[in-house]
Amino acid sequence: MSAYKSIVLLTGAGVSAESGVDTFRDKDGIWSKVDYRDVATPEGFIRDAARVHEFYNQRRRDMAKVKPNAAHAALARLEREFSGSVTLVTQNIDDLHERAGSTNLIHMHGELGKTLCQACERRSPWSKDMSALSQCPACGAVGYLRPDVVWFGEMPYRMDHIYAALAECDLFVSIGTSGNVYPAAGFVEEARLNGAHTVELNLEPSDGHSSFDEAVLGRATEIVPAFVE
Ligand code: BJW
Repeated sequence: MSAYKSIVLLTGAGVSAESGVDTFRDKDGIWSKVDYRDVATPEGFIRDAARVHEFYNQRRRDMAKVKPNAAHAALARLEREFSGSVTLVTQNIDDLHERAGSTNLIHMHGELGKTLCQACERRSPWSKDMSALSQCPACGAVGYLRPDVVWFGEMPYRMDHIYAALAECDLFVSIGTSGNVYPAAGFVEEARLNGAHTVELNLEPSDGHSSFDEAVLGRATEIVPAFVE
């Protein structure tokens, strides 16, 4: 690691899998049980907000029961001990990275623990169940809250900041993501174009595996701590 000055880490559902959080596209993953068009698109929310609230309410309740694992801990340790800069970009909406101690963290697909008010456009912390009758903590409006998550067709968060970090990094590491969803799936090419060394840590080769200089296959709780050592 001492050969590098600036690291961008990209994480996906695989980093939280061993904490007990479901992935999306694995055999028993979330998209094998629910249709993403019903629960992860703006159109699905307009069609049936109660269905979407229930989906995220259940995941928010589940999140309260799980704990960070050795992979989250290793990434937090890397940020603490590395002498250069470490930017952690996660596609996950759980809070396991921050609970493990990561601080320079971008939740590009939003956070289960926040709500977004469609009346005042402000985000607020949110830990209980949400419904069509929930009140915005910021403006007081009733009936305008949605989970603060990025659905298909919506712009992921803090893209300017992410592309700036990709432009200056000399090491890019992708961890536990299938490389299925853009723009995150394109970050490896962006980092490569800028001359970064690119590494994939995943259970199996991702869709974009041929773009990586190096790959380590295995369970995140084993390969991430070993990589960070
Ligand atoms: C383990 C493990 C263990 C398991 N250890 N590993 C064509 C070209 C470009 C774009 C598009 C296109 N067609 C459509 C699009 C747009 C679309 C898209 O990409 N669709 C694809 C399906 C094709 N993207 C969008 O709409 C995005 N917005 C957008 O593009 O805006 C325009 C724009 C363009 C350019 C720049 C900027 C903006 C928004 C995407 C929003 C994604 N939202 C979701 C749901 C919301 C959040 C939530 O409910 O949680 O986000 S979808 C879902 O997928 C979720 C995840 O964050 C995301 C990624 O999934 P992830 O993390 O990779 O999980 P899995 O399950 O797929 O993979 C897990 C991996 O872990 C596997 O490889 C396992 O092997 C591994 N694993 N156990 C280590 N123990």
